[in-house]
Amino acid sequence: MRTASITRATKETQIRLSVDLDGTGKATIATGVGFFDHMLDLLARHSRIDMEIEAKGDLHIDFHHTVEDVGIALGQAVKAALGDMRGVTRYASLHLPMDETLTRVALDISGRPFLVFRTEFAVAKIGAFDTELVREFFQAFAINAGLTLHVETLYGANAHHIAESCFKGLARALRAAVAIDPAAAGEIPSTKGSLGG
Ligand SMILES: [Mn+2]
Repeated sequence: MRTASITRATKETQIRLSVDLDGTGKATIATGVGFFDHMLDLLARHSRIDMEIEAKGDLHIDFHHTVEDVGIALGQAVKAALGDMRGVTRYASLHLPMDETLTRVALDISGRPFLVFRTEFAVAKIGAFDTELVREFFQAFAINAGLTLHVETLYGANAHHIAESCFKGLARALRAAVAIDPAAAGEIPSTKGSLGG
């Protein structure tokens, strides 16, 4: 079973979260941040990774700690669920269009965490949500999941579309990369014999 649960509590946030990599995209998300819930719901739906995420954060300050800490915990859960990564497809990339926006996502489940994030927003906010937190989430998720993750928005205008294209692009790339490759089931896809840096 490729599942994991994470409980994370600090003075800033309390998070309970679980994932099933072989799910259907079922999501129960409650972070207290409406736009972020929308993005996480998309992430679950389009990755087909079942996600239960409950976060209680210090939203009276701002959304930063909650977004970053959910990224950390979700990354840890995905990494734990992957285990020794036996049989995974490992690499995936795609272009994700959303109306006028096009974002390219490439990832390697490498155990060598690295983020390249070339996405810019012309506005500081989407509703109450700071657009700079999109990058914060991707950074926390990539580092803690052990992903080499490249995200680049080639063009786009609407900030909601740009954010959504990043999350959907990550979702579809994850779906392909975590899938078991039937031709290589049981094998660890590395000439080193292990993944993990
Ligand atoms: Mn939307």
